Amino acid sequence: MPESIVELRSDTFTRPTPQMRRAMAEADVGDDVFGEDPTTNALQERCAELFGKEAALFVASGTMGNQVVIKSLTQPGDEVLIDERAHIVTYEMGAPAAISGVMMRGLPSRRGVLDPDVVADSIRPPTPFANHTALVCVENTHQASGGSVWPLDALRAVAKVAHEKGCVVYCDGARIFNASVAAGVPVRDYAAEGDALSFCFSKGLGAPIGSMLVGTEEFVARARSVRRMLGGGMRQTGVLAAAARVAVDTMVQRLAEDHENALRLAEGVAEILAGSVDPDQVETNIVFIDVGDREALDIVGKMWEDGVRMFPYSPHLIRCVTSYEVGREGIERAIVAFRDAAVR
Ligand code: TLP
Repeated sequence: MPESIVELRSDTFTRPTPQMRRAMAEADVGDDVFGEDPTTNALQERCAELFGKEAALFVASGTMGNQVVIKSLTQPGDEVLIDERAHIVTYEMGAPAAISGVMMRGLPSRRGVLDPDVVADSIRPPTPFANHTALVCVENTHQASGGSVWPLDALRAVAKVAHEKGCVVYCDGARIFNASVAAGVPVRDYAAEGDALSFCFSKGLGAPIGSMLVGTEEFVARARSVRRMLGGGMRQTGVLAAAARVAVDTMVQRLAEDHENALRLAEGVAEILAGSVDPDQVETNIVFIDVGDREALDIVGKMWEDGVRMFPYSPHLIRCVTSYEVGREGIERAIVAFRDAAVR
């Protein structure tokens, strides 16, 4: 990415740091389908420990992680409760239906946070005449709500009713470290509430590829088979795990900077277009700008010419995601470009 580009479309655009590239070049590797890649094994052990779980499994992407988990924790015909705007519901190509044969039942939420009473009332026990609810999924941070963080007590309440009613609980924690840094909650505290959790190395943490699943030994053994079934058994994954290791060891605490930059961006945009964004709702690194009757595509197109890239999320909504690729100077440039493009 040329220095002059301000890339705010996603934190997935982050490129590996020089330290990651060095670690990749020097990684000790083996065949991971045989469980013999030492760098991957060490990363899995480190992540299991960090999240307070028995075991971990490296997978190719967040989407693959979600789908491996759903297939590992359900039977065809089962029902899965989930917030209706979750990534799994919107952006995974109908995979739960196609791969696992499950019914996804979307529930309303308050900024991604499910209501435990609604969850309790929605769970159907196994009977011979109605769908059986087997799994409850949560997403932390919640992408579609602008990176909102699940309060720990809300997560506890939902997990408690789900477990009491015989369901397993899974957290799509693609950006769980953003939640952890913003709320000051250790990731193991979030993980403790669920049976399985996944997170991405390839978003704000900057690694080029990869996600991790964490859970019990039994769950990870099943997930390993499902990963292979889906063609996700990879060989010398140590080159990827080496970068992921640098990500998890060195890139977590600095996420706070991305959160400050997101807040500054929100404040700047709110001054230009009143009501388009509420800075009080910016909790982590995602900012949604509601451009009202203006066209998101037009505004984004104009900014593109100034080297500022934002994502036209829907006809009147623009999404920005901050990352280490965009410093404070880039944020100030983005605010100016937004003013030039949006104010007629
Ligand atoms: N999200 C992407 C887009 O697909 C929207 C982004 O730029 O934010 N869970 C959550 C909560 C996610 O936000 C994403 C990616 C995933 C899972 C999937 O991760 P990948 O892209 O690695 O398959």
